Amino acid sequence: MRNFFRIVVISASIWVAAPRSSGQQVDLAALFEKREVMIPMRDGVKLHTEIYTPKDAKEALPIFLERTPYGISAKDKGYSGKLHRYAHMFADGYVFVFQDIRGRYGSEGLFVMNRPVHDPSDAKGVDESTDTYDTIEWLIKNIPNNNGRVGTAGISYGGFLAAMALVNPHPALKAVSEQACMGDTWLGDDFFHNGAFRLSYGYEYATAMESNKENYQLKFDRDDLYDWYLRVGPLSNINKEYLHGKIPSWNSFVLHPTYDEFWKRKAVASALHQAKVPNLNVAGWWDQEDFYGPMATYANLEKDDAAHMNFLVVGPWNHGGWASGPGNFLGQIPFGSDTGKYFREQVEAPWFAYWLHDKGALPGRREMRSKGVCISARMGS
Ligand code: PG9
Repeated sequence: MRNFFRIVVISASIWVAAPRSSGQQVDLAALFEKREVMIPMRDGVKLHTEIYTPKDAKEALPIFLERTPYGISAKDKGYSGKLHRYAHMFADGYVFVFQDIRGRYGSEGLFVMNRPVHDPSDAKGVDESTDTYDTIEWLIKNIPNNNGRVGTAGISYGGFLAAMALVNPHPALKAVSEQACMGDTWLGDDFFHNGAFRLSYGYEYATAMESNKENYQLKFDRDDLYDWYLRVGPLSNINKEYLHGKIPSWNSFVLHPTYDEFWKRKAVASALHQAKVPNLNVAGWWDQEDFYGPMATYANLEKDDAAHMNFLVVGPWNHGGWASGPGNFLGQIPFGSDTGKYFREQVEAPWFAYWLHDKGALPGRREMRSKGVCISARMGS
């Protein structure tokens, strides 16, 4: 039986192993060919997608997909800055694909916050799972010389989208990393924490996301937002004075203050019951936004994981603290080791290379210990 990690708790006492990449800004145009397409979904809506193919590809390569509501295109319409998130994986060889989700930025259709899984009896139903499925179907058929395997990852809302890919996975989907995923936005992620409404997240994020197709910064008439909220008075004034019923998610906060079907249907963590695709849940012990999601998603999938496909990494990070920079501090607290860089180069990159390239081995206890990594983990049974 394969011996490998399924839970890795990365503590702060990590001595950094040899780097896989310098992490310096690279000349993306020298490395990749860029292609921009509109991919049709099953209901005809087209999603804006940028495809980056390595110029030096010497073999059929896997596709690495990231979908997001936050915009993929560079301001100068050049190469997407989202590529830098994966610089540590360039050497392994991937066709990187980034996509604006339905209703956001360059994509057509209507944006629905944490769009719930569609009713299975509705043959024409769409959701983020069907959009991912249709996207993968198109990519596999239209990207020359790919190896037929697709990986996807995302953080936060992007983690929700990656987790949604697991709901009805495309057969070519071979590895998913849902990181800080918005697993249940009433029980523990973002908008409510066990029902306690998080006013600034709720008002500011919903308004920013649902006022137009692109991110935009709310304007306040003062710097002291605590004072601003105090002066709002009863929250019924938010619609009366500011939103006038135009922001769907704010109306949902008002209409659904309890854990009802509305929130349960949006909770991707509880839509997942069996690990059908290798998936790497990533959480930060001090994630102020989405700690509940990755832990609940892992726990739910663990209930039926006979094929040992369900993985969890938890590290000393705030929201997304593992994704860029060294990860050697939390605020003023020094860790004395680059936990974020270590995760990217010694866990995330080899994990994807194992499933998408058949390269190397899964990061396991022996390898981690040899790097002086202090971890605790439950070996794969
Ligand atoms: N999960 C993060 C978030 C969602 C809602 C409100 C505020 C933050 C995120 O997607 O960044």
